[in-house]
Amino acid sequence: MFYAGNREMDSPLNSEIESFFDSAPPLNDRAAISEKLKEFIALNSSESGTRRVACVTSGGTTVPLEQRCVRYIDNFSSGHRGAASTEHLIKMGYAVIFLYRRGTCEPYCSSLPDDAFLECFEVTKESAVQVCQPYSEAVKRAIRDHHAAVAGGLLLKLPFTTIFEYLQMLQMIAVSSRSLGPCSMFYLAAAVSDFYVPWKSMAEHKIQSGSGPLDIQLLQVPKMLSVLRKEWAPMAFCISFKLETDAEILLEKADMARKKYGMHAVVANELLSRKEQVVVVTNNGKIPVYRDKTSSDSDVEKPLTKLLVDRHSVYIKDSNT
Ligand code: 9Z3
Repeated sequence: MFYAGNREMDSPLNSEIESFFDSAPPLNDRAAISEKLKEFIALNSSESGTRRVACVTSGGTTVPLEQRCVRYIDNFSSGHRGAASTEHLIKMGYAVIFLYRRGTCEPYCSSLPDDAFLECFEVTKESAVQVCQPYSEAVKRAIRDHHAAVAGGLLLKLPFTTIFEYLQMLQMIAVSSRSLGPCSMFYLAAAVSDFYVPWKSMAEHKIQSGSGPLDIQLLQVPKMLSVLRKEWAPMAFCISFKLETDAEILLEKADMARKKYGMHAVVANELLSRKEQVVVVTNNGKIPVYRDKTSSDSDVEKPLTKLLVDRHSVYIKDSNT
């Protein structure tokens, strides 16, 4: 189902978006997600003052090539940026809706090994399960911090896999958080597919090999950033990310995206240096942000989220005057 804030404003852009949503397979657990969102937003809004709520998107979206999907196109993202940023935002007083690709990094897990379950636990002679000593502190900290955030109503995790799921869920989050007005932030770090196969023209069964090259036409995914800004959540503070592999075109492309989609800030990053530095592009300048190299466990997400939270504070103040 497509939600437009004002049907009279329907434009060719909206009809493309409408046809994307109409052709998408409906979310399996739409009702349950909607209920969780309603509860989370209500918990973080009160008459005495609304808490700031950020929607952090993280990980890459897939584009299935078959309805009963065996093959898909993927977008690169480990999910590190989204997970680390979520932890920093929660520390700075935000509640976070973490919309993330299943299987990518999750908040509070960065100090655990990749195969944490098998690496961190062992079976004793008495057949009990215990944490292996070297991981004891890291496991305790991860469980404690994660449980505190979830039980305290500060973290809601919603997983996606495909571009269809991602965009439907982003729309649901945006529309549900409209009541938060300027206290709502969108921090769009997920790597989103630019091209897709519409569900109705997709092969149902596994595409057979043996008959020569595969010829598939991919349509352009309509850009949802303007509609997010203008219709789904018009009062929210919106930050998108621009990823390039060619540093020469990065800043120009980021500034173009900022203007075109009306973003309050675009974070420009280059694939190889993304963990060391980013540039925040706003309407009054380009601000480089660096990881603190003097500390081995520092990340660029800490100064980045701090800067964006400060900008969000100014935005909320200006919106209230
Ligand atoms: C980013 O640029 C993120 O910073 C990264 C983070 C994906 C590079 P990791 O997850 O990496 O820590 O490994 N995300 C946005 C990428 C994107 O798809 N941007 C679109 C574009 O560039 C705009 S919405 O056109």
